[in-house]
This record gives sequence, structure tokens and C-alpha cells, in this order.
Amino acid sequence: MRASTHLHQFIKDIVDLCCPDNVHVCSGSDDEYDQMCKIMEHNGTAIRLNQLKRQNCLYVRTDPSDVARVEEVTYICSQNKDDAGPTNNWRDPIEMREKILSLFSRSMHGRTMYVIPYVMGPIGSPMSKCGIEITDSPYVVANMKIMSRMGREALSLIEKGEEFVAGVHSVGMPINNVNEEVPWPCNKEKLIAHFPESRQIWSFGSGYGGNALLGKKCFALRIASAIGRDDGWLAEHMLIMGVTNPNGVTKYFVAAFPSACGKTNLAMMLSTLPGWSISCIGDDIAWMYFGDDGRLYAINPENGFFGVAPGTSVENNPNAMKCIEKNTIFTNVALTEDFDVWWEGMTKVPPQGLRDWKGNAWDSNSKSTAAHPNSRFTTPIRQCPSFDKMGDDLRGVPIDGIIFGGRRSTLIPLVLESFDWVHGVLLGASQSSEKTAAAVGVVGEVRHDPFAMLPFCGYNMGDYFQHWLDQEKDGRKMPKIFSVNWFRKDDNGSFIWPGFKENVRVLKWIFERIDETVSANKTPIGYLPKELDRVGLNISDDKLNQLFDIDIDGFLKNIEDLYNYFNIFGDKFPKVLHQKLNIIYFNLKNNNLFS
Ligand code: GTP
Ligand code: SPV
Ligand code: MN
Repeated sequence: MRASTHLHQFIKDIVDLCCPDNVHVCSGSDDEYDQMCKIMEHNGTAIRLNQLKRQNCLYVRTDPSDVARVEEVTYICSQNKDDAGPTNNWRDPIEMREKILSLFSRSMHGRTMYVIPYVMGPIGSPMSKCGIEITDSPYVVANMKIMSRMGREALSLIEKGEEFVAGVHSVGMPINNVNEEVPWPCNKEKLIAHFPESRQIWSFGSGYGGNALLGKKCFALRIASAIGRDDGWLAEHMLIMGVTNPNGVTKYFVAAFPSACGKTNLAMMLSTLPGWSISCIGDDIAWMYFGDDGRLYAINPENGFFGVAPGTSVENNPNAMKCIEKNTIFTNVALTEDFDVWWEGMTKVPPQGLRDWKGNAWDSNSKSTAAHPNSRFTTPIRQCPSFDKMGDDLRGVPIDGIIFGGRRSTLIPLVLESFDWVHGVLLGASQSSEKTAAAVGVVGEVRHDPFAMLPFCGYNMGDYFQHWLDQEKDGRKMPKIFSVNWFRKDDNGSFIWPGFKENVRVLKWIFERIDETVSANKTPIGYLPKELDRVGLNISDDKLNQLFDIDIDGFLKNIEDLYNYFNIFGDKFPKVLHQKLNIIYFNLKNNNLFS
């Protein structure tokens, strides 16, 4: 959509459709944020936490039925079915519009409709983009204030004629003679529809996370990936981090891991290696483009973290613990007697007198967890002690390394370097991971999740693979591509690799491979380290070898499964990726273990 006349028409159309009692155009001010908090406290949505322990923090419990992204009812409504591809749910845009009109009709009755103008990306960056989210949820307003550049500046850009992505969100529970206000209004029926051609998003029935904060997955990944396809850039489910060596040289990496597979933890980690340090630009989404100098640049479109709470501790992620000391919204964690928060993994021993995420008294013998496994914190990025000032750079940061990862208890080595760009793209396309609680469904099942974008690619994933291949051009300095897996388990089911801050040892190897200062073993599946820096780390040779063990039969089976999987893309699956896979299969089969 373009220009302010469209904005006013858009607002009027939604008022006519949804029939709210009031309209509030958000300024993004701190007073307005306070007002949203007060409304949530008044409605029982939120509790204010202990001011001495968590300054200006809110505690929120959702309805137990509304705790994660709903992939089954997420739709890409492109004109042609083929443009959504085999990995997305597709609906005809005209049919979907009818459905939307019926769902949203009077859906905001009895509520205030908030108009949220926001920018994804640093204001003034040529890469940044504007959005409008219309919502009937004060929880969404408060979260969007933390997660995006929200308010007056965004509005004035749009009023000056900037295009914007239009999003409409309703919790789907009008207040009338049937419904009274409840702490967490939502609807049993949920629907998240994207119109990539007209750049619109409609979300109904859920108030939670990626379902409701439309700037995040809906805009910055699904719609933006389609814009990126058209305009030659990439919108990715990736963290952005800086790694600085003892000589003071900084390189920037991006890393794509599926939901709840370690992006936030890696992005914010503290290094255990003397002289090495890590800085954070973003923890979830990267928008990337090749600059005139032939280098790949990345910006973080977001302005906050919507991070997984369980597992976060002073030990594992001290920077995250610092972030969430103030100005943070906690959703579906446990509540302590003195109005502080707790979750599994925060401390070894849970405090007495906890209330669980459903509000019930909880005891540590209980089979259920005190915090929901997908409980989260929303916190401003600038509160991260390792926030890198380059995060505000209008051009973005130059990327030297791209990392793909997943949660795999077997097979996939701790780290591996691709032979070349095409092989790197194949590594991305081949990603699979054990399912986590971030989406509704069975946890633990291994599923294919190419580029960690399975739930987030707004167009045909076959075209998406080709779009990645097309990035390689003469005159461009292609980043090296790596794969990592922190989650390999031993026969007892324990993680072999300590992970978290020790991951810096892997980052060091990656850094030095890019610098060409460290050698590697060439194997049929890629380059593996000859050795990792183990100074100060207590891990046996045997364990380390397990992390790099190539199970040939296992890999052959894995590749056979990949052939089947890639078939779903038909002619859209790029031939060069197939050829690359054939070579790897052949070399494994013939035991060509090279060097
Ligand atoms: P989304 O926000 O859903 O996209 O997730 P994410 O990729 O940012 O995942 P996050 O860093 O929040 O980690 C999710 C879970 O994985 C947490 O419970 C972490 O404790 C755990 N985790 C993260 N890094 C490691 C690691 O290196 N080793 C192990 N064993 N667990 C890890
Ligand atoms: C994810 O699931 O990858 C998230 C959380 O980052 S949500 O914003 O809910 O999608
Ligand atoms: Mn994510």
C-alpha cells in the first residue's frame, strides 16, 4: 500500500468491518506503554512484578490453548497455488477474503482498535520497511513497542508516502451480551493469512507471539521473503553476531536454526576463550543484500528479543539474564511468592511456593513443568550488554560466514564447512531438526526444515533454493557456509557437547577457516576440523571423536530420505543441488574418505 490516503482509507475500512468502540493511533510513547500495562493489569491479563527485582516488568499468562504458533492454519494466499509451493498451506485469495470478512465482521465490538505504525529495521536505512498493524490487543501494542521501531516516526514516514505492509489482527472475541472480558481473550478458531502480492496480513483468534506480533514472522519473514524474491535480496530466520579475535578483528556471521534451537543463546553468548569476544546484532531475523562492493550485508529488522525462557540462566546466558532485569514482559513463565519469575533451568532448585504458568500452586514433584516450554520474554535489544552499535548502522554489517544448524541427536557433526556455495545451499536445503514447543504439534519428531524457513517462507521453497543459488555472481565475495549441531547425544541420551558459551570454540574454527589460517580434513560430506581449541575445556578424545564420527550407513540413508523429500518440489528443485547430492552419495558409498 502507498501513501497516507491509503492509510486513512485502510483504517476506515477496518473500523467499518470490525466495529470497534474506539480507535487509538499509537504514538509509541512511554506514557502510552504505561497505559497499555495498566489496561492489562486492570483486565487481569498481566500482573506487575516485584519492582525491586524486576523494574517495570509485567507477568502475563495466556489462555492454555494459545501458547505457540499455529502452523496448520497459517496460509499463503498467492494468486497461483504453485507460488505457495508444497510446504505451505495455500488458499485462493478470493475465497480467503470471504472467510476473512466473515471472521472479522464485528470482531472488535466492545474493544479499542489500536493502529500501530512501525518500521522494521533502523529508521533511515534503505533496507528498512514500514508496516501498520491494526489490533484489538493491548498486549500486542506493548510487545510491538519493544520489538519494533513503533510510533510517531513510523507514522510520519507513512504519511509522507512510504509504502507499508498492512496487517490486521483480532483476538476474535468481541465483548457483547454473549462474551464478557476475560484475562486472555482469544478464539478457538484461528487463522493467519498472508497475501504476498498485495502485501497484506490478516491474523485472527490468537494473541500469542508470532501469531499476533505481525511485524515478526508474518511481515519480516513471510511477506519480506516474497519481496526479497522480487527485489533480489534475502529475508532469513537468522541471528546476526560479531566475533572478534584477540587481534581486534571482527567478522560478522549469520546463523539459521529452527525455532527453539539456540539462536538467542548463540547471539548473546559470552566467550570462554581469552581474547575472543562476541557481540549481538539480532537473534531471530536477518534481511540481507549484496552491496555495490560485492559483499553481503545484513540488518536486523527487529528492535527487541522475543526469547525462549526455559533453559536461560546466569550460567548459560548471563547477557539474557541482564537484559530481562527491567522493562520486560514475561509470558507463561512461573511466578514466585515474592512476585518474581522462574522457569526450568533458571536455577537447579526451584524456589518454594511457585505458581505455574496456568496460575496453579506447583510442587517440584509435579509431572508438568512450572513454566510452559514455549514461555518467553519480550525485552529491548538495547538492554543486551553485548549489543553491537553496528546494529544501528544504516547499511548493516558485512557477513563473512553463514551457519546452518538444527537439533539432531545423531549423525550431524558438531561443525562442518561446505565445499562451495552450491554445497552450502544444499546444506541449508537439507536442514532438519527435532520439533520443539515453539509450534503446536508433537515435540521431538525429526522434520525437514530447509534453511529453518519451513514455517516462514512466503513463496515456493523450490524457487527459494534457486534464489539462494542465484546470489552467486561474478564480482561478489561469497561468504563461506557452515553447518553446526550442538545437540548430538551419547548412548545415555546426554548431550555430548557442553554447548552454550563453549560454542565459541566452534566459532573460532569458523573464523579461522574464513581467514584461511587453520587447515581441515576433506571428507565426502565437507571439511571437518583437524582439531578444535580445547584449552580449558574438559572433554575426552573419545567424546570429541563421537561428535565428528561419520556414520556412513546413516548418511546414505539420510541422503535417500533427502532424495524423496526434494521430490516434492518437482521441477522447481534446482538440478545443481541434485548433482551435488549425487556426488556426495557416490563418494560415501565408495568410501572415498579423501584426506
Ligand atoms: P526461537 O526464538 O524460537 O526462534 O528460538 P531460538 O533459536 O532463539 O532458540 P533459543 O536460543 O531460545 O534456545 C532454545 C532452547 O535451546 C533453550 O532451552 C536453550 O537452553 C537450548 N539451547 C540453546 N543453545 C544450546 C546449546 O548450545 N546446547 C544445548 N544443549 N542447548 C541449547
Ligand atoms: C519462533 O517460533 O521461531 C519464534 C517465536 O521466534 S514466534 O515469534 O512466536 O514465532
Ligand atoms: Mn524464531
